[in-house]
Amino acid sequence: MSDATGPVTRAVVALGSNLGARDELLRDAVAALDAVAGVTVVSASTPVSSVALTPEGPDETRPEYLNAVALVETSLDPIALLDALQSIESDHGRTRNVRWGDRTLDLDLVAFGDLELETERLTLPHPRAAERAFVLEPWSEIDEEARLGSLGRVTDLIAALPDRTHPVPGATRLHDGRRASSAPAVRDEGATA
Ligand code: A4P
Ligand code: MG
Repeated sequence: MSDATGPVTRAVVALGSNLGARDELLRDAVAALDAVAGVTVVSASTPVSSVALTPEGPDETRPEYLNAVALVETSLDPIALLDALQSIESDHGRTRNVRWGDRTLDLDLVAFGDLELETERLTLPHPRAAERAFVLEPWSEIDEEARLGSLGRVTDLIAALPDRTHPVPGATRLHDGRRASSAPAVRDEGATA
């Protein structure tokens, strides 16, 4: 939903979950994002799977992540959009105990137009996006021409990465670009509640 009256900016939101009914959580998050006044979801990728990355490196003993990317158009300013993302996280059971700890839902602002920003609450573009296949691969699925600020084309950044994400059997796009997806959530037995 958007009741945009001001300038509209294209923003990129990364979604991640490694606890609970992950596919359903990502689908609900996209619907919640689209319901925020001043935000319209333009498209959202198919979820992909990857090993949990921790500050110590990839950790196969942690539940695997599902990640996806949504493109939105918004009349909100970047901090108001971050507030909206954090309130959707809280509504979906997100708690913040450990940095990079397991979580039901993580919503990161990857890019907000071409804006470059470094404040205590918000860094844009997201400082770790360029190293993360689980952000860049789903992003390029829905925008083959995507660029990450001054770092260049997303497809070139992907080519330089050592790791890849894994497709999820039966997974479908979270939003097909024209209307909210009515596809049912895939059976998700890959994560603990
Ligand atoms: N913040 C600053 N800039 C941004 C931004 N561009 N978008 C601040 C979102 N938030 C931003 O985030 C901590 C603080 O970052 C926020 O209060 C916000 O003001 P958080 O979501 O509370 O905590 P976090 O997510 O644990 O911290 P961090 O450092 O943002 O973690 P990341 O980088 O999001 O990594 N492995 C796989 N396979 N898939 C994943 O999705 N995600 C993480 C989290 C770790 N491992 C993962 C994945
Ligand atoms: Mg985060």
